Amino acid sequence: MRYLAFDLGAESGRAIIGTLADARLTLEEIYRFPNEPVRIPDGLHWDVLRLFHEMKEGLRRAAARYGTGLKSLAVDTWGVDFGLLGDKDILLANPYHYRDGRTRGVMEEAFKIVQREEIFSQTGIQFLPFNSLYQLLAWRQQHPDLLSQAQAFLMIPDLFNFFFTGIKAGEFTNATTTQMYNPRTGAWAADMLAKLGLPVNLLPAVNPPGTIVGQILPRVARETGTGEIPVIAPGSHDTASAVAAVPAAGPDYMYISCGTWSLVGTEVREPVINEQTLSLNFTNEGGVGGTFRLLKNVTGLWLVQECRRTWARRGENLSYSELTAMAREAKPLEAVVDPDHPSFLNPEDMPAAIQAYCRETGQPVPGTKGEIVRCALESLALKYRWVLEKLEDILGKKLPVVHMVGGGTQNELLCRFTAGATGRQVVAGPVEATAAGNLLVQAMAMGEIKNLVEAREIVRRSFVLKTYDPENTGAWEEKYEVFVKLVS
Ligand code: ADP
Ligand code: LRH
Repeated sequence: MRYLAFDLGAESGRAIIGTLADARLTLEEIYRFPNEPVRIPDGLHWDVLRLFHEMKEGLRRAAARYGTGLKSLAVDTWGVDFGLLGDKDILLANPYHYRDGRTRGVMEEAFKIVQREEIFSQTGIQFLPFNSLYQLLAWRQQHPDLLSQAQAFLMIPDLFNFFFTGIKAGEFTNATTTQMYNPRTGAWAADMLAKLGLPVNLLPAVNPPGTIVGQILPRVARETGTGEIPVIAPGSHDTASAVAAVPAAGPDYMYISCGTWSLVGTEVREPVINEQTLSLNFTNEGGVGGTFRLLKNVTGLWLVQECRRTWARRGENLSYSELTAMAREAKPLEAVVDPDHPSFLNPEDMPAAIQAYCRETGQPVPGTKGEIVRCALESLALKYRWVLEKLEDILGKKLPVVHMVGGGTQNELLCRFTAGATGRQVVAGPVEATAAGNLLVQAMAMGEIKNLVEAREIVRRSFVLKTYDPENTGAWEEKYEVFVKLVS
């Protein structure tokens, strides 16, 4: 059968058709459109109306090509961002983008009312300043009148599902990323939210991934030339979809979902909420098929994306392949940074931020583009090693294989570095893991496949995976000693 996935990433949105035949999945990108946040005086926003327009264009193209052969569609994007609807479902503002600065200091304010330990024990979610919890608190502090008019809170994929179907519903994997949902009770953390003075009545009922939300509205069907077609909630958190498509055969592996962020972790059956995960700031996000994603956010290829953007602004347009080639030529393991240092969250000038970090920590300062990108890639690999060690400690077992999925696996240097730094074999691919996971959950919802095990067998059969064996482990070990001091 044929399904349509919309995957909205930080650099672009994609409409991808997946065809499942003979237990193999083939992907066809039918439309790609920009997904750039828009800065206006009050802050950085999603352009949701434009994006919905683009998704309808994607649907139109898919329908023109396959007509009624299309069985369903589903939307995923990054976690934590949401929209608010008011009276008669009016969109109250353009949703904010999580990299907007308005949540600065809000998390610390929240801890004065509900302690950090309590928030973690209720939600199991890592502390990131832009979690929906702190975004909603920022709404309360900065726009209390508008918030008091809100009648529904919808995560971004749920908002698009509402635009498509007119039905308002939440979805589990993304609900957990808010830090407002209690995975142990399987409900919104109502008491905690009430203590923080946040309205609980806005929050939607939460469906498991693989739920049919509803049929597209007749008007959307007319506009796009589509017949009746159901909208499905996949793992609507992009990372949940990516993890669903990790081609692992057994349980003992670490994955790295490698794109703008690197989401580094493993799959567990129950959330691991204890002092250790709290102090290491690990998270337990909801997964597909009754699983949880025990992981840590590592600032990922954002470092390279932002370098590229800074250089482009100065008139030097370089592709990722060109930048990687320059990095390959640079001297290995000179200076390293902690990718998660706050100065890298949203700097004006990423190369300057990397240089400043190296200067301030008494290391050689990378000067050329190749040196800067190499420093970023080696630092990422070392941070993956750091997470691997902590994860093995938490679980009390060894994770002998590292699976890397997502757009970042096209960066072979990063895959090689990861094998070297972790001392593990790296299995890289698929590149479009998020879309594949989205499509396979649709296939589950439509009854074409049974479960996650079958989905992963299909992924293994359908995509060419590349393996990297560890090299230069001695040099990596030495640099890791230096790196660990920067992190702790
Ligand atoms: P997102 O998390 O935004 O959805 P993707 O999974 O699409 O991100 O990955 C995008 C990243 O993949 C880019 O920022 C870039 O660093 C990397 N990338 C894409 N193509 C290449 C390439 N040809 N060579 C090296 N890196 C690449
Ligand atoms: C990755 C991701 C990640 C979230 C971040 C905001 O795209 O969804 O899992 O923490 O974006």
